[in-house]
Amino acid sequence: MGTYETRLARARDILNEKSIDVLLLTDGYNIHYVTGYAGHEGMALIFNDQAVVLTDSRYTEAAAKEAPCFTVVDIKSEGYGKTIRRILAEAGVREDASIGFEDRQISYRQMKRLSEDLSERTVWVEIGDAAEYLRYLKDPEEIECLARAEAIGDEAFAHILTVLKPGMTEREVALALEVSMRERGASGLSFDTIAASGENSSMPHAVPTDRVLSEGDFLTMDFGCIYRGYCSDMTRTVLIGKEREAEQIRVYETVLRAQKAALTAIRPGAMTHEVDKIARDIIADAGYGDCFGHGLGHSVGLFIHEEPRLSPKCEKELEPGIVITCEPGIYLPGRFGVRIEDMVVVTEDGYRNLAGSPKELIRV
Ligand SMILES: [Mn+2]
Repeated sequence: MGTYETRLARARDILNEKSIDVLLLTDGYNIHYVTGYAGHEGMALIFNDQAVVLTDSRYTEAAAKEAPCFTVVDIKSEGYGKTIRRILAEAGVREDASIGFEDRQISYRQMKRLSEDLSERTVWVEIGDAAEYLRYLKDPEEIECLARAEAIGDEAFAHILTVLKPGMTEREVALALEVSMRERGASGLSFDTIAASGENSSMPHAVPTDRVLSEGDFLTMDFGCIYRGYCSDMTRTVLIGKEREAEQIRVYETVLRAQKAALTAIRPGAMTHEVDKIARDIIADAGYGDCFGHGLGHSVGLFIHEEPRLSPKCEKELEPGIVITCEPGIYLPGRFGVRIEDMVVVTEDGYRNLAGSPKELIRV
């Protein structure tokens, strides 16, 4: 079976799992994964007899090319709800059929309109994360796209090291990284680039400002791109010239030690919350337990933040094909912060690091 035949078959398995007659996908990433259609405007309707992508005339031609196993229907002026009602009626689906919907993603307004336009006898069933779970394990083709996306990040990092200098602003750093990734084949960014220097680096998700890089600053760059639909994510923290205080070096070495120790624990069978704990314990033992508030990592695929996560709150077993980040950090408010992040794929006997950039402290 081809990729999309397999994915459609796996989506149809949800019909049995959830005991529903019809599956309605509304999340753009899930639609993209299951159908191949990447337009992010539309819905997918899947039942035993049919598989339909519904969208409007701006996307119908592209959808027909991208979604080989689906019939593409133009909603025209009818709208989604009435079109779905007509398709189901024409296929002989009973009015009191159960329709599984993406309760995690659909908006209140969309849901209200659908329930107004479909039969009032429709049984609506929440499918939770069932569709996201289809995307949990990446196949070899997806892994190669993720690897290429991460390699583009490596190349952009190597480039930025040649242009970084005191006097540049955070916004200039972010722009240079972004241009560099686009020049190397990225179709876009997987999230807003972070370039945080000096005291701004203590904010894990700082927005780049006009702050000028100066001697003794840490500069944290967290960036990623999209390659053939797949995201990358990496973070490096570099030092501008000479440190201001010895504690900067101690913090950097602690984060690096935590990152390396957690990575070596990544293998099939390892529990996600236990990998998180390895890094968290090293950071706490060094006296920075209160300075690492976020999870250790997240999965990456078509979307930048996927499940499972390396986090105290996520208790899942790692399996080959999971692509996940490992990104501990220490943040001292008002002073400085350090984060180091690689993106890896779990293999049969461990992991393959998709990031190749150096991690020992770099001074520029
Ligand atoms: Mn990340």
